[in-house]
Amino acid sequence: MKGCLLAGALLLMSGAVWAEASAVPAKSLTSAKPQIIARDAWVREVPPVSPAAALFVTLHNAGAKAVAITKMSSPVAERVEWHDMIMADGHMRMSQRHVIELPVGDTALAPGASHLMLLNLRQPLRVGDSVPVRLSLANGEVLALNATVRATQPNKQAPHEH
Ligand SMILES: [Cu+2]
Repeated sequence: MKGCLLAGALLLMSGAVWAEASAVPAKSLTSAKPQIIARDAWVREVPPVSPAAALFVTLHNAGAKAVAITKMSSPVAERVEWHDMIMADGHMRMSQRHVIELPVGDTALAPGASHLMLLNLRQPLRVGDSVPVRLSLANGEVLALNATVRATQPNKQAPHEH
């Protein structure tokens, strides 16, 4: 019974959103543009035995306000987490972010900074492979992106370990 009430409330909510969208001048409705666009998605190559891999991408919010990511998944991994790099005791550590808001404009996930962590990989990832990831957004959009596995270049950054 509670489930029915909840579903009803959700229907009412989506109805309200639709009414708001309908008030937008017709011109901007000609193409339903997604609010979030992914650019340059790639996964850093890891050894075949590695249980995890990092994914980098630029997420562009073309909307007027921030939108939250509510769920992340990939068929190649048991789970997907958002990790930030933080300095602790003189070392860079990864810290999982639980509330993920994408502000208007670009959010760049790049080596040495934030990344999406693909955890408990179900299969080895090879250079050139395309890794599908789905991001569910609070506005109802589902962003499906494909990240290409790229070879790792030696660099001075701290190794990424779990
Ligand atoms: Cu990580």
